[in-house]
Formats: sequence, C-alpha cells, structure tokens
Amino acid sequence: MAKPIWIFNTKTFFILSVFVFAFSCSKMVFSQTLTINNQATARDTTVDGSWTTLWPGLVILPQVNPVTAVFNVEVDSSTARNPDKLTCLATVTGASFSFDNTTKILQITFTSVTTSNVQTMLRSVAFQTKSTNTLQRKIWIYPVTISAESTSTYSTNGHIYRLVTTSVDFANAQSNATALFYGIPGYLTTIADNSENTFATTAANGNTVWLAGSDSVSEGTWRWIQGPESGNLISPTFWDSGQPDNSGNEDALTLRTNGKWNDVPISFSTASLFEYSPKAVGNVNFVTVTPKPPNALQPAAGF
Ligand SMILES: [Ca+2]
Ligand SMILES: [Ca+2]
Repeated sequence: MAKPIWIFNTKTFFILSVFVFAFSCSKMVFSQTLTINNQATARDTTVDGSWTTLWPGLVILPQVNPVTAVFNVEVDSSTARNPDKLTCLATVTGASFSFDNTTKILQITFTSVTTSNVQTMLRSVAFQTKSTNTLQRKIWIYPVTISAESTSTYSTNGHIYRLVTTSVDFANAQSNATALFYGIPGYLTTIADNSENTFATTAANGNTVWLAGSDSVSEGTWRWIQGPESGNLISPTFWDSGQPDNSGNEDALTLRTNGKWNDVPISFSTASLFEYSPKAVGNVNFVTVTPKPPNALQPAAGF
C-alpha cells in the first residue's frame, strides 16, 4: 500500500534530517572562534556614582591562546556627559588600557594574553559618573583589531575582515559569516569603493573569496544580500574582463586573486572573506544613572 510506505519515508527523512542537523551543529562548534558568547543582546546596568562593572558575566569561548587584540569600550557621544569615566579594575600581565576623556573611549590592548586573562580584564570594565544627568548612557564594547585569526582592520571604516580558507558553497558561506566572532555577527564582505576592493583583495591573501553579491532575484541585477548594504544595488562594480557572463547560470559573486570580480554558480566552492562592523553591532550596555541623594552633591551654583 502506498500510504504506509509514504509515512515510513517521511519518518526516515525526518530522522535523517535530525542527524544531518546535529552533525552540522557539531561542525559549527568546531569552526567557532573566540566569541563573547553571552553578550549578543543588550544589557542594562544601573549606576549610582560608584565604579560599576558593565559586563561581569562576559565569557570568551573557546579558549584559544594567546590573544593579541585591541578592544574599545565607548560611551556613545550623544549620551556621554563630561564626568563619565571608564576604567579596568583588574590588572593582567600583557594587558594595558587608557581612557580618552574627550572621546570617552577606553582602549584595552592585549599582547599575547591568555583568553582567560582577556576575559578577566573585560569583565572588570567599569563605569563611573558623578553627573546628576540621568540620561541613559549607551556604552559599547567591540574589538578593534584581532591577531588571533586571519583578520585585518580597515582603518577607513573600522571594519574587521576575516579570511576563512575552508571551501564552502555560497549558502554555507553566508551562514558561516553570521556566526558570532568576539561577540559580533558578520556578513560576507560588501565592497563600497575601489579602496575597499583593494583592501579586501589583500585580506583574501591569494584566495578567491565569496562576496555578498547576488543576482538570483533578477538576472543581471546585482545586489548586496548581506550586511549593512543588504538590498542595495551594487555600485561601483569591479568585474573581470568578460564578466559577468552567467555561464551556465551564475548568480553569486566572487573576488578573484587579481582583485576583479567573477559571477559563479551558487554551488561553486571557495574560501570566504567575512566582514564585521564591530562598532555598529558591538555589545551594547544601556546604563541608567541614579544620582546620589542631593546632600551628597555639590550645591547648585547661585544658591
Ligand atoms: Ca547571473
Ligand atoms: Ca562568470
């Protein structure tokens, strides 16, 4: 009878799907890199004039040693008030920090530090203000440079580019790009101009890499499909001679080793260049300021 066979096949398919999904997840775990894994969403902290830690539960997994990196913690300029201060309360060998009172940026530099000590240092980041202004402060923590991976930072836009040489198809490349890296999700690289294209070519280090472009929706109309420019028409373009040729139906974009672009089938398999906009999507802490009682404050001028 056809019906029982159909049910059996559906069940088999479901069970196989579960195994395939579980296997995929286990692969993802192995391909993960240093990740601030519990800070993907914004936090809320209340401060009262004392030094208060902002990310006391921050976790970095897995432990990949050593780490050479720079992190920024920044009070958003639209919310910062002049008495606002940031510091690190911990002391760690190989780590140093400085606070710029004008930009309200605390910069923490790690040189060959264990991930455990990076975690200790970042957990100790503290905020203090003597301001009576109760405006909610918006504070980010984000990586500026990371040398533990094949990454480079483009100073023009502050974005981090990460080369992953494992060859995968277009769909997997997009999926892998969004995995958290130091607590921030990425995307396949998008190119804004010739300078960024040159930078990306150098970052690709002799590999042909996926970019976030596609014309699968409308043949010949190329758009970015990931990242801040997702949905935008791609302009300018840097096609190699004779490209795009849609040879055999090619709807995905690659950056060749010569810095020129080629359209390829989505089933093509190659390396990836991930892009991260750390400041735009870094871990945010919304800080509520609760001033101390009036008798603890200086008297208002004129009274
Ligand atoms: Ca095409
Ligand atoms: Ca082509």
